Amino acid sequence: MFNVVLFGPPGCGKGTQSEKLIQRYGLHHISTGDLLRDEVSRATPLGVEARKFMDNGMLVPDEVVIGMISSRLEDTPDAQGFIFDGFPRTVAQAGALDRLLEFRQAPIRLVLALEVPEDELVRRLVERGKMSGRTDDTEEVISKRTKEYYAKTEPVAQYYEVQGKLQRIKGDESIDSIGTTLGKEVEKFIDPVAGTARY
Ligand code: B4P
Repeated sequence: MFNVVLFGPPGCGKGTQSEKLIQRYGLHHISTGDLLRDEVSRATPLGVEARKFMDNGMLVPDEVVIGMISSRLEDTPDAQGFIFDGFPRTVAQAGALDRLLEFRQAPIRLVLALEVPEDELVRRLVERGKMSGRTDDTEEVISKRTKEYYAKTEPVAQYYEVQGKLQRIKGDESIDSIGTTLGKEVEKFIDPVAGTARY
């Protein structure tokens, strides 16, 4: 089983690039942002609680997000591998993910960190907000999300760097060229033709 994390600040292209990697490598996609938005749109108790944080540009509490990931992993025992998009976002989440994957003897092999200048991130998110109507894509909330990212999420890069798993990728190229670069990193671990692991 091959497990990879797509990492980076809001708007860096995690969702966009995940779509490409899932299609190409048959990985199972887990996006905590999508899972939370689904709970919000169904107005479940979890969604009602999560919305208060999301609309304010804050991270949803660790225990809520870790619980969601845990049940998603249990629901998909036959997956060939997972792409974690937007998770982990705190060091506590990273530790919890390691423990959850220990049961499957399938650790995170690779963390792809997309690096994009801050003004480009804001431009993308404001643009997305106009199309999607996402309530967290306004300049005011984007600024809070960015602060939250540097305070709580950026240390996760260090967590994986010391494990030798982090690859920093320039994320302000075209969508296709970033996709090609990410693909080369993934193919150091899996052979897309034979569908076999190289590790
Ligand atoms: P997410 O849904 O993960 O929001 P995001 O970080 O904005 O998404 P992403 O980075 O994937 O956006 P993308 O680049 O695809 O999270 C939303 C909220 O949920 C969080 O703020 C938090 O409150 C909560 N949450 C989620 N996970 C959590 C966790 N683990 N713990 C606690 N809380 C959590 O898209 C950006 C735009 O850029 C798109 O319009 C795209 O078309 C464009 N774009 C992408 N690549 C481009 C490129 N190369 N060039 C030009 N444009 C590009």
